[in-house]
Amino acid sequence: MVYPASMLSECAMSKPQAPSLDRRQLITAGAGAAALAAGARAEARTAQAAAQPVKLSTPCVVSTWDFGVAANAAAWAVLAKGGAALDAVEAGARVPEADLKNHSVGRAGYPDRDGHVTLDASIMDQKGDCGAVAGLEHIAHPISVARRVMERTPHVLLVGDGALQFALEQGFPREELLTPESRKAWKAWLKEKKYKPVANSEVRTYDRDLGMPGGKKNHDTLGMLALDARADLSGACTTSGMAWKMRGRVGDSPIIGAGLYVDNDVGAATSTGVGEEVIRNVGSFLVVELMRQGRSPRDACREAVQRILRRNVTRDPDFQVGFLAVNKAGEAGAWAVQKGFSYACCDATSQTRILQSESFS
Ligand code: SD4
Repeated sequence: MVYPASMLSECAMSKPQAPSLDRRQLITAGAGAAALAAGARAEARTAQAAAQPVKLSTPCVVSTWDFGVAANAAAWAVLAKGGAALDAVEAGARVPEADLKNHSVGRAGYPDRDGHVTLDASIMDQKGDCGAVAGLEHIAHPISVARRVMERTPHVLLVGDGALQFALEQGFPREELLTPESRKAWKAWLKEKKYKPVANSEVRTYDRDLGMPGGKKNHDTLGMLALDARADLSGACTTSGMAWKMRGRVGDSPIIGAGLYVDNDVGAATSTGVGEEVIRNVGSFLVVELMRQGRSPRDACREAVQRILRRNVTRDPDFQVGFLAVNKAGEAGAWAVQKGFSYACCDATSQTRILQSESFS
């Protein structure tokens, strides 16, 4: 992946503190014209999108990827009746978890390199309470187990066998999550045993006739953020993680502050893509803190992606990370490392809107 020179120099120049002027402000102020000369094409796209902020009415719900539309529908059924954001995000996250065509969330998720399907999920409410599970096997709905961790234990995160034991004690059914189709894919992978996350690759595993990233059938980790009629925020994140990962590997999705963060005073954020990159930068917490400093959701996501790129400890030069955020006013925004990241928006006006995230390439 080659990033636009303008973006890289901007990364290098960025001040870690202080809400620096963003591109639009620089343009408005008439300053930095020389700096803007390079990479004009990418910036034109940025400016155009920035001129059209995504403003949703309250209540509303947003989700990562096109398949977030189906998840949003379940969340909307809760929100439209005046239900709580927390109930909405749990209901929404359960949709892809149950979808057998979805190989990166819940049941039928692709396994690790040893053939174990291990699920990660987190949930966070308007009080700042949260729960999560990591490396959970044999339970199709990790998001609901995460909620039980939040509500029925003194802990935030349960992992592996302990998480499974807790889930079984709570009455969740034990089942085989590795479907024949996922097993076949794993067996095919074993021939080469090459671990290389490909940007938006999960998109191509959804259905054999699937189409491109951003297309109708694309999907990935589900990150969902809801604002209910009382203006309370909650979020959920659920995934089977990176396909063919090492046994025991945990990504960003169950790590509060990385894959998900909610601050009811400010807003909420979630992420998708290569979790290692997000964890190193505590990405979702960073997005929320940037919104606290006055950034729009879109600009906060953009800065968080820049932060990841600026660190330059990336193991894979062709990785994808996308952030999605919403603030207390119902403004939504996203940014990704590279194109292909979409998100689904739902409010009283439209329940099926899909938007393409801006990106640096
Ligand atoms: C992870 N962020 O486990 C998740 C997986 C994901 O595209 O989003 N894949 O790192």
